[in-house]
Amino acid sequence: MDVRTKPREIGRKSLDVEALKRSFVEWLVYSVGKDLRSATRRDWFATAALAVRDRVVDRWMDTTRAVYAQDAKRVYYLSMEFLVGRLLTNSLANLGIMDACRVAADGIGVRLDDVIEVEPDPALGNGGLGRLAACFLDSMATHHLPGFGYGIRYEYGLFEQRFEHGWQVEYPDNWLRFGNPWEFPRPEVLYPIQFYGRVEEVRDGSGRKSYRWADTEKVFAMAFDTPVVGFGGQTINTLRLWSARATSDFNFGHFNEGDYLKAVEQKVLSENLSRVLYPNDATEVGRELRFKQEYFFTSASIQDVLRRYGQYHSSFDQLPEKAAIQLNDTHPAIGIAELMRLLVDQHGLEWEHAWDITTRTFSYTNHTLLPEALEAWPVRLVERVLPRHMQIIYEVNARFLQRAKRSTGDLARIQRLSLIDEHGDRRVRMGNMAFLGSHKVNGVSALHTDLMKQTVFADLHQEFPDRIVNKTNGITPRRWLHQANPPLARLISSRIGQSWITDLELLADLKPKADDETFQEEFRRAKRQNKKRLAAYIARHVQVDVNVDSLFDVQVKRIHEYKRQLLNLLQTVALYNDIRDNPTKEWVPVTKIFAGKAAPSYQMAKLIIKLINDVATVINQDPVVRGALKVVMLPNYNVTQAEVIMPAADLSEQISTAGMEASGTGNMKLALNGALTIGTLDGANVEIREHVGADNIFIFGLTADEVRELRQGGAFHPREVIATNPRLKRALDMIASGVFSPDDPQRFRPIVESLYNTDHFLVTADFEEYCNTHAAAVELYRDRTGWTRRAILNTASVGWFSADRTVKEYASEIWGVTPVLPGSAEPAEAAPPLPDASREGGSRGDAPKDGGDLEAAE
Ligand code: 26W
Repeated sequence: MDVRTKPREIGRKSLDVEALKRSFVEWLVYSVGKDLRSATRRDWFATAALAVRDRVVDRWMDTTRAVYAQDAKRVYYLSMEFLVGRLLTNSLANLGIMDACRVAADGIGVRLDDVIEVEPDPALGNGGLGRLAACFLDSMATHHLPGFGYGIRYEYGLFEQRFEHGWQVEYPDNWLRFGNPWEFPRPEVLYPIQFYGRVEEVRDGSGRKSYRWADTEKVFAMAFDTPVVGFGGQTINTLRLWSARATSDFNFGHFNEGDYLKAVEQKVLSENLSRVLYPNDATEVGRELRFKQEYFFTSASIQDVLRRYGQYHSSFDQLPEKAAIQLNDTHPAIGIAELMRLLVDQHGLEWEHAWDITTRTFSYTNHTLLPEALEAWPVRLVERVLPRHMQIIYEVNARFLQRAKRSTGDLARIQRLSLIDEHGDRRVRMGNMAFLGSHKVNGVSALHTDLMKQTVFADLHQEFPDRIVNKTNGITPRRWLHQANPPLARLISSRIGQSWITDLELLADLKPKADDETFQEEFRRAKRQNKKRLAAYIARHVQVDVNVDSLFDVQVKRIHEYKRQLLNLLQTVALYNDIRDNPTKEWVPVTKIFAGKAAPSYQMAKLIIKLINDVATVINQDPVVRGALKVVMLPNYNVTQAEVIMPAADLSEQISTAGMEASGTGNMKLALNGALTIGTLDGANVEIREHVGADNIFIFGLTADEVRELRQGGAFHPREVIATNPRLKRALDMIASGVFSPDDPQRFRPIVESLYNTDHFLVTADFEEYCNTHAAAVELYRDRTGWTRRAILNTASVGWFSADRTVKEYASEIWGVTPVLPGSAEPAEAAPPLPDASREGGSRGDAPKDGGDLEAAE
């Protein structure tokens, strides 16, 4: 008789209250090593996380086994950033055990809400791009798509922002200090990553030329896996983050002190690769370490993809049928050259064959058109750090340009198509690289996709007219409504049931209730409850007392000139003056709420933060406007803070210069939670208007076409615009003369001067229309019924902006993947190992046999 127990037969951990209680106590005592008396809130967090994690693991293994068993096509989402947010609430909500857990915790004298609050928010991203990656992971798991996230396990996430005398000051985000209960270290999943060295040409017996990358510096990438819990807990996918490890801890050959310390120093240096996230979200940094980070995680991920594929396949022919690799912006675009290198140099494939496999495997998402954000690495840097990749890039380019020259003699066009920018110091255009190496390239909103075709990729689009497609962004309704907004989630479910959580367009069933008085009343009550929560948060963090019945006017996002926090602030100052001029009028009370970080080297953005804080100080202390206007700037905007803000907003500020915000996703979160949008026709605002209807959104300002014409025409003179607008002029004069900075009247000169002289982002051009539109919105707020009706219609109309819809579009139109339901299929047969030419002498010998995928059990 077989006495071994198969994993599948071991009982799953129970989800009931008693079992949870037992689990808590066991974890606390035996793993955390504390008793009930001495346990701190952090101990309880670790305990709860580990107990919940147990409930995830069984299902995680089922998912992994099912995907292996069917040898299903997998999606690999390569992203420098994953802004996942806290995971305890997310796991509890998605597993459906929030209440059971609360009761179990109560039963042993612990308040679950206190425990939830001590979890650090993993800030492994800057903003939109990183949060989108996290929403996609949630949607893929929820809809049973075999999706893997690959990224970097930064030891330090995005800096913590504090205000000191109103200035942004950055502090390190040491998020791993107390350990991370969610991750599974996989010390056996280790890949060598090479840098520098030189390329040797070698010829085999038959005279065939090949290339050897020699004398390299090596570092290892070690995997850490975090389970991604889909809603309902059926499918659990994997987020695999790479951490740098020195290849040998100590060189035992050297025992004298100098060499010993040198060896340790070397170890620290090589492990710097995964030390810290670069805090720039729209300016290319051009630093060698950043480039090495990009290659580091991309190479490890691709090696891992090939290792997994190789277990079941004996040639690479089917790779594009088994793996889709999505490049989240150009940060992992070097992966195209890396896959070519592995296929050609290590596995001996012919160039054309390898290129065909590569382009059918990769696809690329563009997230920004800002010229300063487009990656272009100096050829000299690429040549030095990755010499073989530089050769491959040249070869790709030569073949492509040869083809292009057949259809055009236009030299300027050839130059624009080239992977190499020859102006000034020569650079590799990573956008062009990503485009050429992919079968599909997508924009993140309809407008952005059109602009891609007209601007950065105009020439490439002509060459490959079917390659660019649109995939408008979306957000996960689990985190951004079900989890963050319990009052509204409950109200919705009481009327239309719970299916909206995984099928958000069902919210449309609420539309008939927009005029229903009882529903309106309950909708308002939910909003008020959320506003109270935010008011308490504001009081706790910035000691400002805000009126819960005022209009909560919210602009939360990275601080950037193109996002135009300045436009909002100038209108705030103008409104302040209006109120002071006419203090007895019955003003609709307004609370302006800002939050967002500035890149540490972005001086103008930091000065804007200081200005917001200084304006807030003056306005909030002025007895004349008390009750009518308050200004709040919350420090350290992150996912956790957003979860408090989004549900409490009445008005959503989406006021970027048209043509500059690729999509925006905060706009979707706010509308879903019943805020009305005031915004320009930019990014996804355009589509939000189509969905909610022009009557339920406040649109103003220049269109993208008008912005282009105005800038090109040379007829825009901000000084003249300011001269003709007394409210604007007065606001600027006040800022310029030190009304908000009596201690340093000159402080805000750079801001005022840039508006007078260039105003690149057309703040002055849109000011008047913005003010009028804002006034109309505030006026509408007096009409409680009219406002609530529109708020309900917003929630009911934005179901299309679910990341579930987005991810399903990618799945069918780009990735070619279909859902895999954890069940019992027969395992696919393992293939003989891939022919491994191992031309690089032994580097593949380091690759793990067991990829830590939990599949080995079966
Ligand atoms: C190399 C420096 C750098 C780093 C990050 C340049 C650019 C980036 C990102 C592409 C910036 C980003 O997060 N873009 C945002 O992506 C969101 C998701 O698609 C969009 O909703 C936002 O509009 C876009 O700004």
